[in-house]
Amino acid sequence: VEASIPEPQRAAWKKFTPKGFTTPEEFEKECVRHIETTLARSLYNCDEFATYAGTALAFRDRLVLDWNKTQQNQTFADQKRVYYLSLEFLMGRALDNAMLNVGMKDVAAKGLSELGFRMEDIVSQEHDAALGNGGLGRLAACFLDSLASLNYPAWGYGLRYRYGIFKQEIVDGYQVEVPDYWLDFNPWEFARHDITVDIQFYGHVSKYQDDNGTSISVWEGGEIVQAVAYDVPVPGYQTENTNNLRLWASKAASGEFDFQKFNSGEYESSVADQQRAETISAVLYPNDNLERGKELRLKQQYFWCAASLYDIVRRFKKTKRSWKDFPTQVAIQLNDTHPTLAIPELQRILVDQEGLDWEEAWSIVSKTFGYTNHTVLPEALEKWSVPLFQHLLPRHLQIIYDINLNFLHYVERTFPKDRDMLSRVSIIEESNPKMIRMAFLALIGSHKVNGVAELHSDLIKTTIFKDFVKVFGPDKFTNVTNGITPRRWLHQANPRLSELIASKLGGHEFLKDLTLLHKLENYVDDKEFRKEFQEIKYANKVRLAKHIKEANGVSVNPSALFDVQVKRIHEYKRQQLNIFGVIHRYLAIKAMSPEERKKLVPRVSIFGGKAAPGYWMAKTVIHLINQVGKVVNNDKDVGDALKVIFLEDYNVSKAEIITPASDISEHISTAGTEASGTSNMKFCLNGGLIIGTCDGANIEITREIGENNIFLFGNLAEDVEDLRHSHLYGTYTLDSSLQAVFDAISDGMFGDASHFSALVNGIVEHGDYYLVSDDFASYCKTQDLIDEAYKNQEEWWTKCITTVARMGFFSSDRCIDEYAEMIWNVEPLPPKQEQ
Ligand code: GPW
Repeated sequence: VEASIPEPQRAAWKKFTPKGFTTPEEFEKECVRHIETTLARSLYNCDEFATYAGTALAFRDRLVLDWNKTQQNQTFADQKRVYYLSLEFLMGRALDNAMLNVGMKDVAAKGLSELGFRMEDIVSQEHDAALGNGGLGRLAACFLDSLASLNYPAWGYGLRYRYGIFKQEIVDGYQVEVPDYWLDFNPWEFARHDITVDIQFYGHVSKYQDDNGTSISVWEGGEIVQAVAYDVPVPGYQTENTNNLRLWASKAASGEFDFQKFNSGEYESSVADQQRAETISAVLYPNDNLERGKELRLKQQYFWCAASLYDIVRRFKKTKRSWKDFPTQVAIQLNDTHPTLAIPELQRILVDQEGLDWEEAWSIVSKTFGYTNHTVLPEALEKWSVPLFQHLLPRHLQIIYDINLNFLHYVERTFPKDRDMLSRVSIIEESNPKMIRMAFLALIGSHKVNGVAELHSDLIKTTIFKDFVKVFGPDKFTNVTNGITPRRWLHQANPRLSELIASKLGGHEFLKDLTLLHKLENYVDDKEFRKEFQEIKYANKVRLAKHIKEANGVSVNPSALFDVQVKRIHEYKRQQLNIFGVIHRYLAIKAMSPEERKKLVPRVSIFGGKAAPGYWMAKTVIHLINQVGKVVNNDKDVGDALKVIFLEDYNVSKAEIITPASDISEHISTAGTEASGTSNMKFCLNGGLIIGTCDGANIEITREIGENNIFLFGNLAEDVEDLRHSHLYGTYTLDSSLQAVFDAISDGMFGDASHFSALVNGIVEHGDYYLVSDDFASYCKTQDLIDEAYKNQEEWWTKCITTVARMGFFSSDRCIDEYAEMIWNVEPLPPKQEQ
């Protein structure tokens, strides 16, 4: 590789290469310089936001140096790289993470205080990067942190949405969506105006003969939109290794305007063309676990896949290797089916543009991709209508038909007796209109398919992919149980707990090898340790109580049991079960004497989460929670015994405050519906216990921490089908205490009952698909057990500490090492030592 600065001049260059700061004074110098010059502000108008900006820019300078070196090192090393394709990266804030990973937070804190600012105030100025909906997007962000921290040569590829997930406001108890424009000031991205890719849409396919008489397909006509790269540095923890997240923005291909149109007076239509191009990356679709088949969404997917693959192929071609080496140099992981178009796109590049024959190309393609499935919910499985697809991507449709044809021929030869098999496994569903089943395409085009927790990985093999296990054999399918990054979710969110652990374990090694936490079991009976552990939990609850007071105007008692359910609002996640349980508790309190009430364990029920804007049932649940809160929180009979809080606009930075402050968190999905869940891991790692169903990763958490340390309830996944059947066709009587809850609602105790009739009727009249009534009694009984357990404080804290000690398995570092070994076959690349 040629360097642009010739050898004789390199000494001069190196002399002036910035070195970054190491002392508080040096930090202050950089910070003030940025505020005065980069931002053109001064001593007289430097507020907390400007100070945040100066701090961020000072750290950014530092990250960029590591980042450049890392990218150079990766290019020279010429070894296999991982590309993680995800339509969502729920990154949250970057500054705190950057300071901690670089190991300079204390230095900066000292510098800031000398300038008259408090670190907490500065850090909280940053706008969350909220380019995701929920668990799937946050998982991608945790993976980036682990990939960087473990020195894997890896890139993330995503879309640079101008608007991330909407901001949620609660007005009169209803959710209102407000656009999230987050790019006013974003020091963490670098526009690469020189790195662009032209992306084609629409048009038609023509066939020609080449010189040898073979027919070649050419995709012609249509329109071109330009993809522009924006790069975000991803720092690893205690390593110089800094990976790249590349996000694509869409732009009109012919510069800013179509000048011909502009000059001929068609001003408006030339502006419209430009806006249409920019619309592609304008906004994140706000659905979680739901696909709606909109054309713009398909455009987003192709735009991002095509730009990313062009980039990956361009990088590979620089190595001058032969195409058969492609899968030894490149591993591409598909985060759910959203990036499945990358499969026919790579086949198209190899066959139509590089002239490989079909079989050779397909062998390369199917060795390159791995596919992670995150759901078995039918409404979340992506399908695209053939007419829509034909219109937008005519050549890709042909390629998918050919992939399908070859595959079905193979199935036919292998299972000549099973005629139905062909229609069951076909990528094309013979409906009207015909639909393309993206999960099948992803599976057929990948060498490995994984689920995200053991139960889920078993379920995909017996339900949605059952026939494919027969076709490909069981070894194509594997499990990689999800994990979370302990840097953000312990060290950053709960610094005091991280310090306490470090003081016992002799340093912060556990943040790189979370299994070391097991040594904490030696301190379970240590009086001093227990006291500090409790004090930390209490302080975290005081902090959350303060936030609740500011945000909701409600005073809550930090000594009460904090019961938390924060996640996207979804019927399968069953926030309705929780709020019905709260109503049940309220009715019980109302029926008590004042003396009895005094003996209760006071409880604060805390909810948070967004509903997809078009999801009426989920919005109804939010409304009910707020109505219940209004009644309960103002009822003098109840006092501290029960408070009900809905926290507005749950996001990553709020999660960092909420997670360390919970005593009990709820993971209560209908068994078999939550693929994994990851907040369950975050709560346990922070010394909170959980109430949960036998679903997703709850099962493995139970295995790790022990049955005595978790509150499990409810029916099992294997019984769900029969129970649903009995609702529809059997004789079924509603649990009497749930009936009492419904009666209270219909009596208007929480306002106009008609607002909530759909919610209640879904259960009493329409088959109770999520089995709320089947699990209600068991849920309430388990909540009573929790009250009893909390009264025995000694035992309670033993459970909490033991839980933390046994959470080592759930680090995303373990998870990434498993992907690297079982799926990607890549090795870490340690940073080069400075000579
Ligand atoms: F439907 N998940 C999510 F599978 O947050 F695509 N959004 C989604 O759209 C989907 C899945 C999808 C979640 C799962 O619900 C959760 O159980 C899992 O822990 C998480 O993905 C990460 O694997």
